[in-house]
Amino acid sequence: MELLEQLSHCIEFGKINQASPYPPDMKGQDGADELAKMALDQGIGANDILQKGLVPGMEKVGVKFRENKVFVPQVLMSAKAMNAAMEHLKPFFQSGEVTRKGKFVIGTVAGDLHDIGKNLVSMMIEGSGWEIIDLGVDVSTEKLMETIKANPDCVVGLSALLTTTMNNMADTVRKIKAELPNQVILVGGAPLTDDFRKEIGADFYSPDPQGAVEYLNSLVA
Ligand code: B1M
Repeated sequence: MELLEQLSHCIEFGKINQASPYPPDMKGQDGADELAKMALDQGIGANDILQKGLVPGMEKVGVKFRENKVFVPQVLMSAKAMNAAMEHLKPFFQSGEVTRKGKFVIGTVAGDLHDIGKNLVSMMIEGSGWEIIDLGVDVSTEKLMETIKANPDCVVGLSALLTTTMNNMADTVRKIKAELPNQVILVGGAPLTDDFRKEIGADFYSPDPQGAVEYLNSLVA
């Protein structure tokens, strides 16, 4: 198997490094950590490592997660493998040699402390080549506005898991849109529907991370 294909395979199956016992059928083999370093040592460009190794692997995970063929723990292992490889690419992001598709500002809305789903969405979007600004949980409209103003070309993603905090999401989206009508806002979270998204004036609703990835990528296609 070609090196970048091997790297993609490690991301897809969550093989972090040689020492990692997971997945059992890859025990003792090189993982994303070693392969990313090897690729750089062989002169493969950091951008190619990201676009042809990491991104395709993460995309496969996103599709399998949507189809219920893998579950949260497997996605977390894939994200860990991706992070191990990304460590080697960091200097190239900093130097500007590797460019991202854009900035994605994400947070769970005010009053809401649920972050497992939000983190999965964030990891999948990062894995598809976007820079992430994760504001965490219980994010106020003021904090969001401040971050959007500091990153004017960003796309915003909001998550809500409680029927009560859906009201806060509505409030936040309306306030952002009133001040910045062209700001693109994507929403998600278990109690949401596309009708709710329309009602509050957000641009897109995705029930899962892969839908969010596909929507974001469509914006820069
Ligand atoms: Co809470 N909780 N919880 N909880 N909790 C729910 C959501 C609840 C449905 C449980 C229940 O009663 N059956 C219920 C909400 C009921 C309602 O509002 N209708 C509930 C409640 C009531 C509460 C408290 C009020 C309980 C209390 O204290 N009385 C309290 C509220 C705290 C607060 O937020 N202010 C509370 C607290 C907690 C914990 C802290 C204990 C913990 C959160 C830990 C954490 O997140 N770090 C917790 C948990 C774990 C849950 C359940 C069990 C699991 C949520 C989860 O992580 N799911 C949940 C019940 C359940 O869902 N079975 C429940 C897994 C995750 C991968 O899925 O978050 O849906 P999900 O994310 C998905 C999609 O929704 C989507 O992609 C993700 C991956 O597929 N998605 C997006 C999410 N965000 C997206 C954003 C996008 C796009 C897609 O674009 C931006």
